[in-house]
Amino acid sequence: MAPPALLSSKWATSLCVLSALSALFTPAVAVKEHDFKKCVQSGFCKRNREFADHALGAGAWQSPYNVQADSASFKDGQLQATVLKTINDQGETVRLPLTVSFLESGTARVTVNEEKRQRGDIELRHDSKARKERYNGAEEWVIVGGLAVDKAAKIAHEDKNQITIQYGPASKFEAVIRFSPFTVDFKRDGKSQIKFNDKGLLNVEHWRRKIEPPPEPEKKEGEEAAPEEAAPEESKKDETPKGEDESTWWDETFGSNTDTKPRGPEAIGLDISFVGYEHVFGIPSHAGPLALKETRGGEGKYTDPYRLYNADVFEYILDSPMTLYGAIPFMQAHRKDSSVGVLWLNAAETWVDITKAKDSKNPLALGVGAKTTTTTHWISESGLLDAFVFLGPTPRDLTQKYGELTGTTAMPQEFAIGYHQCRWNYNSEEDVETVDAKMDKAKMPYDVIWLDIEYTDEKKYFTWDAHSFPHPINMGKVLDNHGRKLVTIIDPHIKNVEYPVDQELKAKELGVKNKEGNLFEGWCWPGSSHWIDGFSPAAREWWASLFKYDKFKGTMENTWIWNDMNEPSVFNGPETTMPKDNLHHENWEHRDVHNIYGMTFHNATHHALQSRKTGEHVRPFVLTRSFFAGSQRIGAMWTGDNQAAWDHLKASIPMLLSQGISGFPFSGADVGGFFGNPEKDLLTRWYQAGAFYPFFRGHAHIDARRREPYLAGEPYSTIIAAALRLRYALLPSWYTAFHQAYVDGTPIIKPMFYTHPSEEEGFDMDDQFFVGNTGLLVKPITDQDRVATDIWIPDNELYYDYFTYQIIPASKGKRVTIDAPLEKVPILMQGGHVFARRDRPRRSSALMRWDDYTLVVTVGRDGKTAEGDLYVDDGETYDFEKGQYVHRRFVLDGAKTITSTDAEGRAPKAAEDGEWLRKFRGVVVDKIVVVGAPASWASKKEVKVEADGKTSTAKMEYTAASGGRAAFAVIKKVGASVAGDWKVVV
Ligand code: MIG
Repeated sequence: MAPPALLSSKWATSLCVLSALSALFTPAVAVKEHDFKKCVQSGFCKRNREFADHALGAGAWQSPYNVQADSASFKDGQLQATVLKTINDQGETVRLPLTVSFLESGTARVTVNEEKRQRGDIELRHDSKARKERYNGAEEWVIVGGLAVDKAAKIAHEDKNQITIQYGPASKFEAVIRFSPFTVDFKRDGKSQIKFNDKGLLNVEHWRRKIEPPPEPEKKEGEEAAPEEAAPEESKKDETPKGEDESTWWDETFGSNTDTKPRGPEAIGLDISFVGYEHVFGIPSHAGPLALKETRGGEGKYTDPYRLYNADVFEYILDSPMTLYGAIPFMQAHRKDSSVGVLWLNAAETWVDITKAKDSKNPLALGVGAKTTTTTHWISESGLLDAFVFLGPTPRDLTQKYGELTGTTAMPQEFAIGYHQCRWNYNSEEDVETVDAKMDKAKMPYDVIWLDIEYTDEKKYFTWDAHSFPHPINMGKVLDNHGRKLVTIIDPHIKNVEYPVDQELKAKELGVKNKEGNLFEGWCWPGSSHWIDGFSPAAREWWASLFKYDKFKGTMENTWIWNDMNEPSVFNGPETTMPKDNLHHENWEHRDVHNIYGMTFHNATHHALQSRKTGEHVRPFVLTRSFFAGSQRIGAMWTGDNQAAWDHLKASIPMLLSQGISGFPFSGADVGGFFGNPEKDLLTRWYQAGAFYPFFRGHAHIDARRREPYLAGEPYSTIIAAALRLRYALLPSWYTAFHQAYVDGTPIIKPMFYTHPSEEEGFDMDDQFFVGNTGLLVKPITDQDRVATDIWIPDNELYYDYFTYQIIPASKGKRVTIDAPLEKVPILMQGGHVFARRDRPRRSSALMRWDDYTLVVTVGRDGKTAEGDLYVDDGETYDFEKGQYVHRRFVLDGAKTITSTDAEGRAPKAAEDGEWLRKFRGVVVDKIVVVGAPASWASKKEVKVEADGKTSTAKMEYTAASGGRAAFAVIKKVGASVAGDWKVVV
């Protein structure tokens, strides 16, 4: 496939097609780094770094931001004041309204704006239609709750220098707002945790007039240029802090693109120090370790800040702070037994510098080692300074409070957590149906097959290529016969030709506009294209109309959608995206909203799928490449164009862990690697890892060889089939973990610092994780030829090998070696849990819907207890919101009884059962496997089962411990309803 001939060679290099071709010849091709800005090439980043260097350099630095005397007032949980920024030696100031809100959840919010009156006086530099205010709409897209203010927050102390507010649970939190210079110190139990502007890096580039340079004096032929005259003092006054680099204030060029800046400089910067915290996590997406690195140089450190500017970074490089496709400006700091965090609510291009320093000068720390403080420097190009502060103290508190504000993971349909088979491209209906049949023949379960861009008629979305896909409904029905789904891709660029979708977009003016206010035209897959403006309510309504079954012909109830290229990717745009001076709904500049654009498109698609047909009441599935804080409410993400290489397999795990602790856990990486051709052992290991990604999809580039898992040959195909079945057997537990994420934002796969916040050795670990509440501790193999691995044991529980029941005796802090030949994924079961499986292999999750369950009980170190839960609903509709679900709590107690009770203490009301629940009551627990079964059970052959007011017996087989393998018991044909109360007595 050749790129459109019209692309100039300069930017044609940004097409993944070309770069992939080159990848065939040079295995480790990396992103062309020079296609993307470094801090020094981004005017506002450079200015703010220079500002920091100056402030932190030798000499006395006085932050020019002071709270105006007597301006502070506190009422109803909110502090209002005016911060004055001194802008010149004459003492002139700019007024910056400050609000500090204390929320009922214990979260605090600091907002700094710039006073409008003053800005309104100033004309835009160009004849631009851009809004003359700082963008204040991020909240509308990101925050869905948790804003109620804490009426109990109160002034604890006030004098002419500062004001202290007490707030939060049991009033244990304090915010000390100092006036001169303006700083905020957030304390918990009297100790500083997070400080704003402690280093004096607060920098609000105020709105100003452009001083046009004096016209060049006319030169006469042969005359020497006149010596430069000093500009009159007057004209410089007020505008130019000495020494500041002004060169990019009013326009900025990168490559062949010039960004005109109608409003001039307007960046914001702030230092946020995490006092006594050595580890920081979050701000995905970056291809690097979970624990973020320092960014200002030095051995093993980065030299550039972490960047958040959603971009189509094809063939990204690993271990880098470069931006990727999506951004979540949430950061968490952690030290032994304490987590705190910050949400930086800004949608513009953002850079974050990270440095760490030992506080050596603390004379009170007698005998205690010096603590490390991490200082972060946040720099955004425009918009408000708007930051939420979370004081923990547990990682769980953070994910919960963050979830209250930004929302939690949408409860997915069950199929969405099965296996997805994708490639660029399945080329015809026949191709799709053949793959479908071959998966069955190979006994490889899967739920969804995907169509990439080639299914369309010349990249005109909402159409089908008539030659290869003449009867999509027939194809859909073939898939539906065994409960399978089809996902088709729909991108935000609309082909600029006479076809109804583009005609409507033009006629109704629903596209993103250029700086002149005319429809923006750029290049993407279809050639010349227009972009839907997801910020516009009218555009979203129109978008919804396009997905109606009678409009998007060929789609049906089992068709779902994939949104790609929504950063947005614009082949001929600066850094392969949209010009920053483009305009969106209500004339906000693209610069202000860039990082939210992808979410608006994903959101429009999500809502469109909720209204395809009146009365249809099912949960949509939309995968997105670009995302922002809040995207977790509307679908899943994947990590974009990785490579078929071992280091990319390895890198996927910290990337997904980072998504999880940043509120967007429904995440996956392309299994097999997008670019290139994986060796069979790599493909096999990737399936084993992928079986533990929250989103599990195999995908491949158009130039990659076919690699459907049945093609791998023996022994690989059999091993991959086993990995797929392992995923399917554990679906009930995955679904339960998703439900937990839906309820309170808990990550689905959890890093060690999250589950064991007291164990410092685990804070840097990002290659092993726990799955939900199952106690399953997984460490996928990500190195070639490795046949054993070391798993770090975080506590003194017993652990059992998942497959062999081998006991790992209590060995907190040790690394135990687990055999992992190619056919084995290293998984340990932590003692003390009960988790659910469905052991009968089937072709798809839908076909397992009425199957029996197996419960696995892993007896804890005390030899007698374990507990766990299971959540089940119809896997499809929103009826669970009306109580149509089953949520059980299983408890092994006293080495004697195993009980099942309602996890939420609800009393069953059969009268309220809907159709699904009525039928599900017939689904039973078949087997209970008790690993580490008490020795006292050895002689027992039968157990009593009390259910439904009746007592029956079930057979138990006990196998004694031997050679390091735990004793285990299998209780067979339990026969008790999964949905009801029951008790097994041994
Ligand atoms: O510029 O739709 O990341 O998964 O196969 C490439 C074609 C466009 C990028 C996605 C990739 C997808 C591909 N797309």
